[in-house]
Amino acid sequence: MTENSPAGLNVVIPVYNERENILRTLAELERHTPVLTDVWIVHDTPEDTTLLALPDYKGERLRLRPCLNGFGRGCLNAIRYGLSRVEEGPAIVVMGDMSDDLRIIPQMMEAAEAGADLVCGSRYMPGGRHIGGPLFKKTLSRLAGISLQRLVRFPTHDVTNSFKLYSQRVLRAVEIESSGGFELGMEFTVKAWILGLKIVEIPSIWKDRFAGESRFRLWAWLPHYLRWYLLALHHGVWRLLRGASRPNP
Ligand SMILES: Nc1nc2c(ncn2[C@@H]2O[C@H](COP(=O)(O)OP(=O)(O)OP(=O)(O)O)[C@@H](O)[C@H]2O)c(=O)[nH]1
Ligand SMILES: [Mg+2]
Repeated sequence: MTENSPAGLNVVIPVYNERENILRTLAELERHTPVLTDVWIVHDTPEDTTLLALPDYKGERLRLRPCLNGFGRGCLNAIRYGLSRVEEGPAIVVMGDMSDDLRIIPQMMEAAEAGADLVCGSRYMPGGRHIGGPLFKKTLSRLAGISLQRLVRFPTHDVTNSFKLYSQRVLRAVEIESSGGFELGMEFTVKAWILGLKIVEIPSIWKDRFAGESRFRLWAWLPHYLRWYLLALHHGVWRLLRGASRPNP
């Protein structure tokens, strides 16, 4: 592989001092990505401890692309920045804390090859699971996902999960407005649905991190999630009323 040969897949990982987790995350990625993959590891400061672990990565299929967050600090800016670096091929957003179910990456890629524009890792559809983490946060996230799916036939049971694959089509079509925490994945999914893009979901198992600390700020970010929830609800009701609902296969 050369430095510039195109990769078949991109993975964007926002990181904040994930020294204890990143090598395990990369080992899992290496195991489950079937093709050469560019891994955009987006950190906020040059001192981030994650960088200290990267020289110990000895695998071959991942091309590590650590980069300083060029859009300002914070996880949302980090994901946005990582996605902005992706020039071709699909991009999967993965957390650096070993919570996401990387075993489904081949299925996500197959779905994209079969025409899906956005593929959601789904904890709340049959076969998916959400293990650990604060009960209140889990309940809200499950309620949001399942209510949208039931009430307005939203094409995934798990709109709030960040673990998603984005095709170039979605990345180009969606103009990002989010500014809070991790609600970017929700914005992408709601807007892709409104634009009539094809969304599919695959069951996935989320497990709470076992090293390091969560930086999730539920109360501060809740209004940001609510904005996209209400937009989806509003659009969904309008679609149902007009009889124009087209459920995704
Ligand atoms: N660059 C950057 N990455 C961040 C920041 N905050 C969190 N991250 C990374 O984003 C990923 C998820 O962060 P967590 O704090 O575990 O948040 P979460 O997984 O959504 O929430 P939990 O359910 O509480 O685990 C991890 O890889 C973090 O290192 C930040 O301010 N800047
Ligand atoms: Mg986490």
